[in-house]
Amino acid sequence: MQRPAPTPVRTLLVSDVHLGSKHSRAEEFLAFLREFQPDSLYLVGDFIDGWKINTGWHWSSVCDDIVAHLISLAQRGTKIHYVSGNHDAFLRNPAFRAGCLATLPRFEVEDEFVLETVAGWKFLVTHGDLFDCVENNAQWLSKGTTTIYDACLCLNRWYHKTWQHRDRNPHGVCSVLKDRVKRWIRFVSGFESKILNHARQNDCDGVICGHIHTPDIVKGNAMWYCNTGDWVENCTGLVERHDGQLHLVRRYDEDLFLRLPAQRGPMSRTFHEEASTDTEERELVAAGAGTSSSGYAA
Ligand SMILES: [Mn+2]
Repeated sequence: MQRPAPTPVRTLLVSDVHLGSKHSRAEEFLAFLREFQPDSLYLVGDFIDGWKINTGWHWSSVCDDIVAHLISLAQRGTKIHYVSGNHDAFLRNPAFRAGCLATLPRFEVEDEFVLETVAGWKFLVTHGDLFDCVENNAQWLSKGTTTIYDACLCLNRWYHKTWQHRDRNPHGVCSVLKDRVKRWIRFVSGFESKILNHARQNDCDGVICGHIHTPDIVKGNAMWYCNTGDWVENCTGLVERHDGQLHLVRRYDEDLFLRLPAQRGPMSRTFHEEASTDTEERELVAAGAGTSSSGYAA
């Protein structure tokens, strides 16, 4: 059967695909990638799960197809930005990075990028682990929660196979335990407020990140917070359309949209100065927590 023509979009952003982990939803991710023809593609960290190389590496032919598709996109003109995450932190090694880039000339690898939308709004794009104090100060704890999380995913998978229909999200069950762990990690790390402060210091109007496996778009008075989600649980990606609208595509939930003002005007400059109080930021983060289904740091 012939596939429908891919939709041309300005930017496509995805994170936490965790290729190499048995929980990665590689087939669904490849189908999603094939739906779009982006001018720019951002892999917002944890695209490859390096933590699994020594403890259960699952690299299927679909993973090869994904890499081949990315190279083919690059050859047809898509600029590919690879943001390093904690599971693919090997990319933060300059020697490794230089070796990779020699064979992939249209791939650029950095810890963060600034994405400028068609109307000139600026978003800091980063994975997020560098703003997660649990990840940075107690990696043993981060690895411990990853083990619990993986066990939940295994239980979900078994339950789904046994009891659920194929079109339901296999990770929809067992969510209470996962949510508790995720909320606790977010509370302890103050993740969103730190990352938004960093974006503000870089003269950005918002942030686009991943890491906590919680797709979201939160519009506050001061800044925009977008999380691209993941391809382990939620199967989500963020799209910037040519008309400037941001669209969070969610496989198992209703999509979310953010229509940015048509021009980045002087308003944005003043709200940067006026809105940098802690109180407003907490409100923005609280709004984010209220609309999220989960929030695991992985
Ligand atoms: Mn991560």
